[in-house]
Amino acid sequence: MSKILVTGGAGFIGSNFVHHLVERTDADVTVLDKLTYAASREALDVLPAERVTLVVGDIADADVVDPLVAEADAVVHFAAESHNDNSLDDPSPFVQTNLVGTFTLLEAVRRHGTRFHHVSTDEVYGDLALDDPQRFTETTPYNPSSPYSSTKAGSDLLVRAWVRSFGVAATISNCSNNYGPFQHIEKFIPRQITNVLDGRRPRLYGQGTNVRDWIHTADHSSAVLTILERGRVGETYLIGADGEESNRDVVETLLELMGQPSDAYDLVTDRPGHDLRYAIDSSKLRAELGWEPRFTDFRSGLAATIDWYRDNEAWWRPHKETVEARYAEAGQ
Ligand code: NAD
Ligand code: TDX
Repeated sequence: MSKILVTGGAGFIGSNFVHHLVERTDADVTVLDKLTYAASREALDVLPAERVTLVVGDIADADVVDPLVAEADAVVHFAAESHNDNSLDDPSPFVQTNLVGTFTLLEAVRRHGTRFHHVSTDEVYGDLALDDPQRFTETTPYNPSSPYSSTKAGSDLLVRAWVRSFGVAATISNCSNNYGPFQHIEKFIPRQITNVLDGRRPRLYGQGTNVRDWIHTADHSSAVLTILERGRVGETYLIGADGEESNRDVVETLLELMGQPSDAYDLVTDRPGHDLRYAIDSSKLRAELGWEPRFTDFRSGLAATIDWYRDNEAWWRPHKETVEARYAEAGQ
Protein backbone atom coordinates (compact mmCIF):
# COMPACT_ATOMS: atom_id res chain seq x y z
CA MET A 1 0.00 0.00 0.00
CA SER A 2 1.85 3.06 -1.18
CA LYS A 3 -0.99 5.60 -1.02
CA ILE A 4 -3.28 5.75 2.00
CA LEU A 5 -6.29 8.02 2.43
CA VAL A 6 -6.93 8.84 6.11
CA THR A 7 -10.28 10.47 6.88
CA GLY A 8 -10.37 12.58 10.05
CA GLY A 9 -6.57 12.68 10.00
CA ALA A 10 -6.51 16.14 11.60
CA GLY A 11 -8.37 14.89 14.70
CA PHE A 12 -6.93 13.43 17.88
CA ILE A 13 -6.57 9.74 16.98
CA GLY A 14 -6.36 10.26 13.21
CA SER A 15 -3.41 12.67 13.48
CA ASN A 16 -1.58 10.33 15.84
CA PHE A 17 -2.17 7.57 13.27
CA VAL A 18 -0.79 9.73 10.43
CA HIS A 19 2.38 10.28 12.50
CA HIS A 20 2.58 6.50 13.00
CA LEU A 21 2.20 5.86 9.25
CA VAL A 22 4.94 8.35 8.40
CA GLU A 23 7.29 6.81 10.99
CA ARG A 24 6.55 3.13 10.32
CA THR A 25 5.79 2.86 6.58
CA ASP A 26 6.86 4.31 3.24
CA ALA A 27 3.30 5.24 2.31
CA ASP A 28 2.24 8.65 1.08
CA VAL A 29 -0.74 9.88 3.07
CA THR A 30 -3.66 12.03 1.99
CA VAL A 31 -5.77 13.35 4.86
CA LEU A 32 -9.40 14.20 4.13
CA ASP A 33 -10.73 16.33 6.97
CA LYS A 34 -13.48 18.93 7.25
CA LEU A 35 -11.50 20.76 9.95
CA THR A 36 -14.39 20.96 12.42
CA TYR A 37 -13.91 22.51 15.89
CA ALA A 38 -12.21 19.21 16.91
CA ALA A 39 -9.49 19.31 14.24
CA SER A 40 -5.96 20.56 14.50
CA ARG A 41 -3.87 21.49 11.48
CA GLU A 42 -0.93 21.96 13.84
CA ALA A 43 -0.90 18.22 14.56
CA LEU A 44 0.04 17.64 10.91
CA ASP A 45 2.23 20.72 10.31
CA VAL A 46 5.38 19.07 11.64
CA LEU A 47 5.15 16.19 9.15
CA PRO A 48 7.08 16.22 5.83
CA ALA A 49 4.97 17.90 3.12
CA GLU A 50 6.19 15.40 0.50
CA ARG A 51 4.62 12.53 2.51
CA VAL A 52 1.38 14.11 3.83
CA THR A 53 -1.22 16.15 1.92
CA LEU A 54 -4.23 17.70 3.65
CA VAL A 55 -7.45 18.01 1.65
CA VAL A 56 -10.10 20.06 3.43
CA GLY A 57 -13.49 18.55 2.66
CA ASP A 58 -16.49 16.60 3.89
CA ILE A 59 -16.64 12.79 3.83
CA ALA A 60 -20.35 13.10 3.01
CA ASP A 61 -19.55 14.96 -0.23
CA ALA A 62 -19.31 12.28 -2.96
CA ASP A 63 -17.67 14.70 -5.42
CA VAL A 64 -14.79 15.28 -3.02
CA VAL A 65 -14.53 11.66 -1.87
CA ASP A 66 -14.62 9.85 -5.21
CA PRO A 67 -11.38 11.10 -6.84
CA LEU A 68 -9.46 10.71 -3.56
CA VAL A 69 -10.63 7.11 -3.17
CA ALA A 70 -9.88 6.43 -6.85
CA GLU A 71 -6.20 7.17 -6.36
CA ALA A 72 -5.79 5.45 -2.94
CA ASP A 73 -4.65 1.87 -2.27
CA ALA A 74 -6.47 1.89 1.07
CA VAL A 75 -8.78 4.11 3.10
CA VAL A 76 -8.56 4.31 6.90
CA HIS A 77 -11.70 5.97 8.21
CA PHE A 78 -11.42 7.94 11.47
CA ALA A 79 -13.59 10.97 10.63
CA ALA A 80 -16.54 11.30 12.99
CA GLU A 81 -18.36 13.53 15.37
CA SER A 82 -16.90 11.95 18.50
CA HIS A 83 -18.16 13.54 21.72
CA ASN A 84 -21.09 12.00 23.61
CA ASP A 85 -22.02 15.20 25.45
CA ASN A 86 -22.29 17.12 22.15
CA SER A 87 -24.49 14.37 20.71
CA LEU A 88 -26.96 14.92 23.56
CA ASP A 89 -27.16 18.65 22.73
CA ASP A 90 -27.54 18.20 18.96
CA PRO A 91 -27.49 14.76 17.34
CA SER A 92 -27.85 16.01 13.74
CA PRO A 93 -24.13 16.33 12.77
CA PHE A 94 -23.60 12.86 14.25
CA VAL A 95 -26.20 11.36 11.93
CA GLN A 96 -24.83 13.30 8.96
CA THR A 97 -21.12 12.57 9.42
CA ASN A 98 -21.12 9.19 11.11
CA LEU A 99 -23.88 7.61 9.02
CA VAL A 100 -24.14 9.55 5.73
CA GLY A 101 -20.37 10.16 5.67
CA THR A 102 -19.57 6.46 6.15
CA PHE A 103 -22.18 5.52 3.53
CA THR A 104 -20.56 7.95 1.05
CA LEU A 105 -17.11 6.43 1.63
CA LEU A 106 -18.47 2.89 1.30
CA GLU A 107 -20.05 3.68 -2.06
CA ALA A 108 -16.72 5.08 -3.27
CA VAL A 109 -14.63 2.09 -2.12
CA ARG A 110 -17.24 -0.19 -3.67
CA ARG A 111 -16.92 1.62 -7.03
CA HIS A 112 -13.12 1.54 -6.99
CA GLY A 113 -12.47 -1.82 -5.26
CA THR A 114 -10.39 -0.10 -2.55
CA ARG A 115 -9.37 -1.73 0.76
CA PHE A 116 -11.24 -0.02 3.64
CA HIS A 117 -10.63 0.03 7.38
CA HIS A 118 -13.40 1.43 9.59
CA VAL A 119 -12.42 2.81 13.01
CA SER A 120 -15.11 2.39 15.64
CA THR A 121 -15.69 2.30 19.36
CA ASP A 122 -16.48 -0.14 22.16
CA GLU A 123 -19.50 2.05 22.99
CA VAL A 124 -21.52 0.22 20.31
CA TYR A 125 -21.90 -2.61 22.84
CA GLY A 126 -23.60 -0.47 25.50
CA ASP A 127 -22.29 -0.87 29.04
CA LEU A 128 -21.41 -3.52 31.63
CA ALA A 129 -22.23 -3.74 35.34
CA LEU A 130 -19.31 -2.81 37.59
CA ASP A 131 -19.05 -6.39 38.89
CA ASP A 132 -19.67 -8.20 35.58
CA PRO A 133 -16.81 -10.69 35.02
CA GLN A 134 -17.48 -10.57 31.24
CA ARG A 135 -15.79 -8.07 28.95
CA PHE A 136 -16.85 -7.02 25.43
CA THR A 137 -15.85 -9.41 22.64
CA GLU A 138 -16.42 -9.37 18.87
CA THR A 139 -19.67 -11.32 19.40
CA THR A 140 -21.22 -9.10 22.10
CA PRO A 141 -24.64 -7.87 20.85
CA TYR A 142 -24.89 -4.21 19.82
CA ASN A 143 -26.76 -2.10 22.39
CA PRO A 144 -25.68 1.56 22.05
CA SER A 145 -26.90 4.19 24.54
CA SER A 146 -26.25 7.67 23.13
CA PRO A 147 -26.83 9.43 19.80
CA TYR A 148 -23.03 9.25 19.30
CA SER A 149 -22.71 5.52 19.97
CA SER A 150 -25.88 4.67 18.03
CA THR A 151 -24.55 6.44 14.92
CA LYS A 152 -21.21 4.63 15.30
CA ALA A 153 -23.13 1.33 15.67
CA GLY A 154 -25.12 2.16 12.53
CA SER A 155 -21.92 2.92 10.63
CA ASP A 156 -20.43 -0.44 11.66
CA LEU A 157 -23.55 -2.21 10.39
CA LEU A 158 -23.33 -0.37 7.07
CA VAL A 159 -19.74 -1.62 6.68
CA ARG A 160 -20.78 -5.20 7.48
CA ALA A 161 -23.60 -5.03 4.92
CA TRP A 162 -21.30 -3.60 2.22
CA VAL A 163 -18.86 -6.46 2.86
CA ARG A 164 -21.54 -9.12 2.58
CA SER A 165 -23.73 -7.66 -0.17
CA PHE A 166 -21.13 -6.01 -2.39
CA GLY A 167 -17.87 -7.78 -1.49
CA VAL A 168 -16.20 -4.60 -0.21
CA ALA A 169 -12.77 -5.47 1.26
CA ALA A 170 -13.27 -3.97 4.71
CA THR A 171 -12.18 -4.58 8.28
CA ILE A 172 -13.60 -2.96 11.44
CA SER A 173 -11.97 -2.18 14.77
CA ASN A 174 -13.75 -1.21 18.00
CA CYS A 175 -11.42 0.44 20.48
CA SER A 176 -11.73 1.57 24.08
CA ASN A 177 -11.13 5.10 25.46
CA ASN A 178 -7.96 6.75 24.09
CA TYR A 179 -5.74 9.27 25.81
CA GLY A 180 -2.57 11.08 24.77
CA PRO A 181 -1.38 14.25 22.96
CA PHE A 182 -3.69 16.38 20.78
CA GLN A 183 -6.94 15.20 22.43
CA HIS A 184 -9.54 17.97 22.42
CA ILE A 185 -10.02 19.51 25.88
CA GLU A 186 -13.76 18.76 25.86
CA LYS A 187 -12.80 15.13 26.64
CA PHE A 188 -12.42 13.87 30.21
CA ILE A 189 -8.65 13.58 30.77
CA PRO A 190 -7.51 16.76 28.96
CA ARG A 191 -10.42 18.71 30.48
CA GLN A 192 -9.30 17.82 33.99
CA ILE A 193 -5.58 18.39 33.28
CA THR A 194 -6.26 21.85 31.82
CA ASN A 195 -8.64 22.62 34.72
CA VAL A 196 -5.88 21.94 37.22
CA LEU A 197 -3.33 23.91 35.15
CA ASP A 198 -5.86 26.78 35.24
CA GLY A 199 -6.41 26.59 39.00
CA ARG A 200 -9.92 25.06 38.56
CA ARG A 201 -11.11 21.89 40.25
CA PRO A 202 -11.70 18.73 38.16
CA ARG A 203 -15.37 17.88 37.56
CA LEU A 204 -16.61 14.32 37.99
CA TYR A 205 -20.03 13.36 36.61
CA GLY A 206 -22.34 11.69 39.15
CA GLN A 207 -20.37 9.91 41.84
CA GLY A 208 -17.30 9.31 39.63
CA THR A 209 -17.78 5.54 39.82
CA ASN A 210 -18.11 4.96 36.06
CA VAL A 211 -15.29 2.87 34.60
CA ARG A 212 -13.47 3.37 31.31
CA ASP A 213 -10.84 1.07 29.75
CA TRP A 214 -7.94 3.39 28.83
CA ILE A 215 -5.49 2.86 25.98
CA HIS A 216 -2.71 5.17 24.83
CA THR A 217 -3.46 6.48 21.36
CA ALA A 218 -0.05 5.22 20.10
CA ASP A 219 -1.22 1.66 20.88
CA HIS A 220 -4.48 2.30 19.01
CA SER A 221 -2.38 3.40 16.00
CA SER A 222 -0.20 0.30 16.01
CA ALA A 223 -3.30 -1.90 16.27
CA VAL A 224 -5.03 -0.21 13.32
CA LEU A 225 -1.90 -0.52 11.15
CA THR A 226 -1.58 -4.20 12.11
CA ILE A 227 -5.20 -4.83 11.08
CA LEU A 228 -4.78 -2.85 7.85
CA GLU A 229 -1.69 -4.88 6.91
CA ARG A 230 -2.58 -8.35 8.21
CA GLY A 231 -6.27 -8.40 9.26
CA ARG A 232 -8.68 -10.77 7.56
CA VAL A 233 -11.11 -8.95 5.29
CA GLY A 234 -14.66 -8.98 6.64
CA GLU A 235 -13.49 -9.37 10.25
CA THR A 236 -13.96 -7.19 13.31
CA TYR A 237 -11.17 -6.80 15.88
CA LEU A 238 -11.53 -5.30 19.36
CA ILE A 239 -8.65 -3.10 20.50
CA GLY A 240 -7.90 -2.66 24.20
CA ALA A 241 -4.98 -2.63 26.62
CA ASP A 242 -6.53 -3.90 29.90
CA GLY A 243 -6.65 -0.35 31.30
CA GLU A 244 -9.84 -0.28 33.40
CA GLU A 245 -9.99 2.66 35.85
CA SER A 246 -12.87 4.44 37.57
CA ASN A 247 -13.17 8.12 36.69
CA ARG A 248 -12.56 8.96 40.34
CA ASP A 249 -9.28 6.98 40.35
CA VAL A 250 -8.16 8.80 37.20
CA VAL A 251 -8.83 12.21 38.76
CA GLU A 252 -7.15 11.27 42.04
CA THR A 253 -4.04 10.11 40.16
CA LEU A 254 -4.01 13.30 38.06
CA LEU A 255 -4.31 15.48 41.16
CA GLU A 256 -1.52 13.62 42.89
CA LEU A 257 0.77 13.84 39.83
CA MET A 258 0.02 17.59 39.64
CA GLY A 259 0.85 18.22 43.30
CA GLN A 260 -2.75 18.80 44.52
CA PRO A 261 -4.72 17.15 47.35
CA SER A 262 -6.33 14.00 45.93
CA ASP A 263 -9.83 15.11 47.03
CA ALA A 264 -9.67 18.55 45.34
CA TYR A 265 -12.43 17.78 42.80
CA ASP A 266 -16.18 18.47 42.50
CA LEU A 267 -19.01 16.04 41.81
CA VAL A 268 -21.33 17.58 39.16
CA THR A 269 -24.55 16.80 37.26
CA ASP A 270 -24.38 13.35 35.68
CA ARG A 271 -24.51 12.74 31.92
CA PRO A 272 -28.00 11.52 30.87
CA GLY A 273 -27.86 7.81 29.97
CA HIS A 274 -24.24 7.68 31.21
CA ASP A 275 -22.72 4.27 30.41
CA LEU A 276 -21.48 2.63 33.60
CA ARG A 277 -18.52 0.58 32.45
CA TYR A 278 -16.63 -0.44 29.29
CA ALA A 279 -14.12 -3.30 29.23
CA ILE A 280 -12.46 -4.87 26.19
CA ASP A 281 -11.24 -8.41 25.63
CA SER A 282 -8.69 -8.00 22.83
CA SER A 283 -7.58 -11.68 22.73
CA LYS A 284 -8.57 -12.12 19.06
CA LEU A 285 -6.31 -9.29 17.87
CA ARG A 286 -3.44 -10.51 20.06
CA ALA A 287 -3.74 -14.21 19.19
CA GLU A 288 -4.52 -13.85 15.47
CA LEU A 289 -2.29 -10.92 14.51
CA GLY A 290 0.31 -10.93 17.30
CA TRP A 291 -0.43 -7.32 18.36
CA GLU A 292 0.53 -6.19 21.87
CA PRO A 293 0.11 -2.76 23.50
CA ARG A 294 3.35 -1.06 24.56
CA PHE A 295 2.20 1.86 26.72
CA THR A 296 0.46 -0.06 29.47
CA ASP A 297 1.77 1.85 32.50
CA PHE A 298 -1.22 4.20 32.88
CA ARG A 299 0.39 6.33 35.58
CA SER A 300 3.46 7.15 33.49
CA GLY A 301 1.25 7.65 30.40
CA LEU A 302 -0.81 10.16 32.38
CA ALA A 303 2.33 11.91 33.64
CA ALA A 304 3.59 12.27 30.04
CA THR A 305 0.16 13.55 28.94
CA ILE A 306 0.14 16.14 31.75
CA ASP A 307 3.60 17.30 30.57
CA TRP A 308 2.31 17.55 27.00
CA TYR A 309 -0.62 19.82 27.98
CA ARG A 310 1.67 21.89 30.23
CA ASP A 311 4.14 22.35 27.33
CA ASN A 312 1.46 23.03 24.70
CA GLU A 313 -0.77 25.62 26.32
CA ALA A 314 -0.83 27.69 23.10
CA TRP A 315 -2.56 24.74 21.41
CA TRP A 316 -5.44 24.35 23.89
CA ARG A 317 -5.80 27.80 25.44
CA PRO A 318 -7.95 29.30 22.62
CA HIS A 319 -10.64 26.63 23.26
CA LYS A 320 -10.76 26.56 27.04
CA GLU A 321 -13.25 29.35 27.70
CA THR A 322 -15.77 28.14 25.10
CA VAL A 323 -15.58 24.54 26.33
CA GLU A 324 -16.07 25.51 29.98
CA ALA A 325 -18.92 27.92 29.17
CA ARG A 326 -20.74 25.08 27.42
CA TYR A 327 -20.25 22.70 30.34
CA ALA A 328 -21.33 25.40 32.81
CA GLU A 329 -24.69 25.68 31.00
CA ALA A 330 -25.23 21.95 31.65
CA GLY A 331 -24.22 22.28 35.31
CA GLN A 332 -21.03 20.34 34.62
P1 NAD B 1 -11.93 13.87 17.03
O1 NAD B 1 -13.26 14.49 17.27
O2 NAD B 1 -10.74 14.31 17.79
O3 NAD B 1 -11.54 14.00 15.48
C1 NAD B 1 -12.48 13.79 14.46
C2 NAD B 1 -11.92 14.38 13.17
O4 NAD B 1 -12.88 14.13 12.11
C3 NAD B 1 -11.71 15.90 13.21
O5 NAD B 1 -10.45 16.23 12.67
C4 NAD B 1 -12.84 16.44 12.35
O6 NAD B 1 -12.53 17.67 11.71
C5 NAD B 1 -13.05 15.32 11.36
N1 NAD B 1 -14.40 15.33 10.80
C6 NAD B 1 -15.58 15.43 11.47
N2 NAD B 1 -16.61 15.45 10.60
C7 NAD B 1 -16.07 15.33 9.35
C8 NAD B 1 -16.63 15.27 8.05
N3 NAD B 1 -17.96 15.32 7.86
N4 NAD B 1 -15.78 15.15 7.00
C9 NAD B 1 -14.43 15.11 7.18
N5 NAD B 1 -13.86 15.17 8.40
C10 NAD B 1 -14.67 15.27 9.47
O7 NAD B 1 -12.18 12.30 17.20
P2 NAD B 1 -11.19 11.17 17.75
O8 NAD B 1 -11.34 11.09 19.22
O9 NAD B 1 -9.88 11.35 17.14
O10 NAD B 1 -11.89 9.87 17.14
C11 NAD B 1 -11.52 9.39 15.85
C12 NAD B 1 -12.29 8.12 15.55
O11 NAD B 1 -11.99 7.13 16.52
C13 NAD B 1 -13.80 8.29 15.57
O12 NAD B 1 -14.34 7.52 14.52
C14 NAD B 1 -14.22 7.74 16.91
O13 NAD B 1 -15.52 7.22 16.87
C15 NAD B 1 -13.20 6.64 17.10
N6 NAD B 1 -12.89 6.28 18.49
C16 NAD B 1 -12.53 7.24 19.39
C17 NAD B 1 -12.18 6.88 20.69
C18 NAD B 1 -11.73 7.90 21.71
O14 NAD B 1 -11.47 7.55 22.84
N7 NAD B 1 -11.64 9.18 21.37
C19 NAD B 1 -12.21 5.53 21.06
C20 NAD B 1 -12.60 4.57 20.11
C21 NAD B 1 -12.91 4.96 18.83
O1 TDX C 1 -15.87 16.54 32.70
C1 TDX C 1 -16.10 15.34 32.61
N1 TDX C 1 -16.30 14.62 33.75
C2 TDX C 1 -16.56 13.27 33.72
O2 TDX C 1 -16.75 12.66 34.79
C3 TDX C 1 -16.13 14.66 31.32
C4 TDX C 1 -15.90 15.43 30.05
C5 TDX C 1 -16.37 13.30 31.33
N2 TDX C 1 -16.60 12.63 32.48
C6 TDX C 1 -16.78 11.16 32.43
C7 TDX C 1 -17.76 10.64 31.43
C8 TDX C 1 -17.17 9.27 31.10
O3 TDX C 1 -17.55 8.33 32.09
O4 TDX C 1 -15.50 10.62 32.06
C9 TDX C 1 -15.66 9.48 31.21
C10 TDX C 1 -14.98 9.75 29.87
O5 TDX C 1 -15.73 10.76 29.21
P1 TDX C 1 -15.40 11.24 27.71
O6 TDX C 1 -13.99 11.71 27.63
O7 TDX C 1 -16.48 12.15 27.27
O8 TDX C 1 -15.42 9.84 26.92
P2 TDX C 1 -16.57 8.73 26.67
O9 TDX C 1 -17.93 9.31 26.75
O10 TDX C 1 -16.22 7.55 27.51
O11 TDX C 1 -16.27 8.42 25.10
C11 TDX C 1 -14.91 8.33 24.62
O12 TDX C 1 -14.50 7.00 24.46
C12 TDX C 1 -15.10 6.27 23.44
C13 TDX C 1 -14.74 9.09 23.31
O13 TDX C 1 -15.14 10.44 23.47
C14 TDX C 1 -15.51 8.43 22.21
O14 TDX C 1 -15.27 9.07 20.97
C15 TDX C 1 -15.06 6.99 22.11
O15 TDX C 1 -15.85 6.31 21.17
